[in-house]
Amino acid sequence: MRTILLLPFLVFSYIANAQSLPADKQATRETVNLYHNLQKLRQKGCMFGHQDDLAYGVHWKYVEGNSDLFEVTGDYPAVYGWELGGLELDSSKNLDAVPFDKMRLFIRQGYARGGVITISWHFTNPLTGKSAWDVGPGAVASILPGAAQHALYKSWLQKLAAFFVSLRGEHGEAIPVIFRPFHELNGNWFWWGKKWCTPNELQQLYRFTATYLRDSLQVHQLLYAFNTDRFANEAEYLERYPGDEWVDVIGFDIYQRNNNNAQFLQDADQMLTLLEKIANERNKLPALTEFGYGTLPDSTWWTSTLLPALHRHAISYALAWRNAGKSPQGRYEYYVPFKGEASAGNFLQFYKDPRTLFQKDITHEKLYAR
Ligand code: BMA
Repeated sequence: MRTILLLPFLVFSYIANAQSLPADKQATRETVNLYHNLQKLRQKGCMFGHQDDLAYGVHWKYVEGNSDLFEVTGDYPAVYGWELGGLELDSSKNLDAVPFDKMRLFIRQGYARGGVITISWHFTNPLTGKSAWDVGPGAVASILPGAAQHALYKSWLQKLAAFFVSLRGEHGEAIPVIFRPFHELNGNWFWWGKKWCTPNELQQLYRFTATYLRDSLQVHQLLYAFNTDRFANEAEYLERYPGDEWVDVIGFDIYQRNNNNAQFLQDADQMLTLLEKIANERNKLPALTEFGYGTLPDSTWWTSTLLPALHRHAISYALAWRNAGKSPQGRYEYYVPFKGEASAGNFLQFYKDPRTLFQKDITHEKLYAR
């Protein structure tokens, strides 16, 4: 009798649980916990992320414990972005000169503090051997199963897998990573971009990549992010989407490129509305996978423009791009304030807003625990 009464409940909870597993049904415990906790956390606020935060800032490189954000707020970001471009060539440094050995340690530090790790991959064009920006037709098709460069692509994924698997926490557990391959795929500036392959080819590539990492290489610490650049509507966003069973996080990248804050706010708001709708319908985590207003020409941008956009939505995280500093050509590139930078005071207000989440906010959330 009791069994009979319990049965529908058990079946129901089994289904509910199965539905809420990430794309990798064999994901490690920490990865599944992260996935569930992030679903809840987005109702509380939006985690602030920063690319390469611990490696360098506008005026420093590789100073232990340093971070431009830390110098401004006394706190680290909640999300740490890293980049693997170059790993496929056995380079000891990525395309932005970050040594992979150091990156591994930074990833461990961020994770040990309870932070979230996300990784992008600006990888080599497999047809030409040149950079990710070396565009042209045929590169995606060339690495699909059965095609000429497929074996090469598999060898690259093996190197990625070895790096992922080498990321271990204090107890030897695999560090969960939000992996964001083929980013900005509706743009034409990367070889996997819209103009250079069909939707079907991109989808095949995405599915093969996840399947190979997961089933052949036994990497079970990844949440998969699907990510476009700016987009006009739902149909454009989903044109190259590989399918719900392959994706955990959905996002887009957006940069402000002129001084029209109102326009940026309107654009961001519109896209975030669409993203949230798509995410809610499909039970995915919505994220602003990259954003920035290069060199921050408006000292009040954080509270006048970005914060209002974030306040209107329940977005998991927003990742600011890297504080590269001064290039050899003398051009500056940075997206978060550093000590003494004009928007630092305003950023502090943004930091104090209850709906922006930084390291201290999420350490006690214990995102990797049940
Ligand atoms: C771009 C710039 C480049 C960098 C690339 C990959 O947006 O920051 O300098 O090489 O990202 O990180």
